Amino acid sequence: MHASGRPIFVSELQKNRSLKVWITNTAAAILIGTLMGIPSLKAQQVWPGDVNNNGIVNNVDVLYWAFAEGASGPSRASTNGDWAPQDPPELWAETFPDGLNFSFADCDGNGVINSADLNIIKDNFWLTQPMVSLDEFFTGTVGQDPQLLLETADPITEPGAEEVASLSLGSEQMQIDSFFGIAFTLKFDTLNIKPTTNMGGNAGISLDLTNPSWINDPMGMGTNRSEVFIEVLDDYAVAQVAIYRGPNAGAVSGFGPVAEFSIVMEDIIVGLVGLDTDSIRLANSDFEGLEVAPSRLQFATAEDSLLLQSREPLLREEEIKLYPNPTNGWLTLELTDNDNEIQAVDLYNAQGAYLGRLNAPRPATAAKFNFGSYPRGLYMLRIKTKKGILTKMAARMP
Ligand SMILES: [Ca+2]
Ligand SMILES: [Ca+2]
Repeated sequence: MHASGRPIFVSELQKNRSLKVWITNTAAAILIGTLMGIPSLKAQQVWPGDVNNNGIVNNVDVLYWAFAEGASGPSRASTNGDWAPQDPPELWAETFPDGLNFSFADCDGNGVINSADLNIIKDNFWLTQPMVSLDEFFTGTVGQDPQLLLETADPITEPGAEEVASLSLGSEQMQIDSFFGIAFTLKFDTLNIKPTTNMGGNAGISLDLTNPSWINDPMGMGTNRSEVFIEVLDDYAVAQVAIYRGPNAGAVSGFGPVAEFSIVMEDIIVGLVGLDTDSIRLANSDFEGLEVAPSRLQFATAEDSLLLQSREPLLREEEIKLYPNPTNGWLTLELTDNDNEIQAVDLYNAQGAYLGRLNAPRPATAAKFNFGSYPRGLYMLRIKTKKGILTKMAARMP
């Protein structure tokens, strides 16, 4: 689908790694769509907002839209942004390097690619076509590739505090050549960070460009300009971000801070507050993907600050036991580390839809849940403990 002419070779191993990250987070639905088959070969219709036509509207589409912004071509018969298949217009002269026609970026179909089309991406964000294929990410390795780094001057926080996490890209040793834009997912901790999308004044997560920076002149004046897009999906505990060059700004090379997240803590903080950059796609001025390493940042209250000293994964897969699995009724969750504790257990179905929070005693290292009233099938349990979060699958049998 996105193969020919790409200079960066992505091994199966790397693909599988990013696939796994994606599944364990949220979107089993995407995987299921992928398993059901490859995209159909019939005349490609335009789903407004799904600019790269992979079946889901997300931040990668923002990156594609930004690359095509300013282009014009034939308009569609249907000039609207409704989430339904629209007959494509005559082919436009320009295509993306992967061969996709620029007409897919004209979300409203009026023949011009501009900010109105970005608004349709926002309107249709996270919606899916009946068939979805995974977006392509280029996950790098710390020490070998430039890093998308989350940092803070002070990782000690307190309930209700507003914290800043700065985001930088590349380093003096690993500079970014011909930066066009970057799309990535910020995974965060919904238990400890205030909600954003149902905000009542103090929003959980927001993002601003660092100004000035190597991608932005002071106050956005001059020719070195970039823009930022963020969509926070509290239910999925992710924010979808895109940072890209402004229209006619051209490419820029360099390294260092690019943006700052502002994060508002909940009034009660339990354990560590984790933030991760994930599912990263960096594009250069030829729209080629370059490998970038992810990063993790953790805040803690003063009393939990000792937990910050370990940079190793705090919670390992084998530290959470679920049995019997499959179950026809009761399911026991047990932590093997007696110093850890269960804080919250959120239940999702195999399609990734949130079903609710399971009642777990707190603090405790074990809990029993009755699955007797749930239909048979696969479920995902997102288990938050003092040491971190893990998602586990459980099966309910008849
Ligand atoms: Ca898409
Ligand atoms: Ca348009």
